[in-house]
Amino acid sequence: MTTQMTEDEDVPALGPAPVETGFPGIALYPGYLGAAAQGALLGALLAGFATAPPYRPRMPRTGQPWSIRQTNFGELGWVSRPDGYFYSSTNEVNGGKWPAIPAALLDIWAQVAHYPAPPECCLVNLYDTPKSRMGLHRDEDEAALDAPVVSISLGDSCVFRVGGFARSAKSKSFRLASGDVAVIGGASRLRYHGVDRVIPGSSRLVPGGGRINLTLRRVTKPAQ
Ligand SMILES: O=C(O)CCC(=O)C(=O)O
Ligand SMILES: [Mn+2]
Repeated sequence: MTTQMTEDEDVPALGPAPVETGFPGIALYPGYLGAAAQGALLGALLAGFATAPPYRPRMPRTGQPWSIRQTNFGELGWVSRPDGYFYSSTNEVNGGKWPAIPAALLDIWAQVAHYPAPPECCLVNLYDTPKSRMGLHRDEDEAALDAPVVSISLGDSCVFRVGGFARSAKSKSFRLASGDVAVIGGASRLRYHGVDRVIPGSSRLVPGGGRINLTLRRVTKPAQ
């Protein structure tokens, strides 16, 4: 459950939760979920995968396959297709609805998001090969940009990079481990971020290895 700066930045090691990141609006909670809670959450995810199996999305325009697999829980799922990025209530892979967001994730949102409405989307990212990564990007398809993004890590650790408001801005990297929670909101809601790499064998939680990231988002503005 350690959350430390990686080799390429001289930012101090992070202390007890929540920790200061140097980015206003970004809070890291190392080890937010203990081993039992991580195991229970994994069980809920695997049950959901039975109705919404993870699939390999394709990039807009190029149609290139992503290096990760994805699925969703919640009323709205975020999908990447050759014709763009979309929120959709229908799982186009099998025509069904996305499974409900597991209660344990709604609890985490209620504890750390400080937002008056629940998340509508839980995007599941499966980093299941040594080459799995996510390039620098911003989460910007949501109308409710006043709500933070809440990100939960399970399984192998990763190198998570946070940048500025332009792709070329200076960035810092953090190690996210199984059970860690990251909140990206406030003045940092639209910062670029991404996953440089996953560290194989750093956790035994996920059968067969790999990392699972759960990204909770409020998509629509709540009614006033
Ligand atoms: O896997 C992660 O930690 C980041 C995921 C992410 O940024 C996203 O799904 O938008
Ligand atoms: Mn993101």
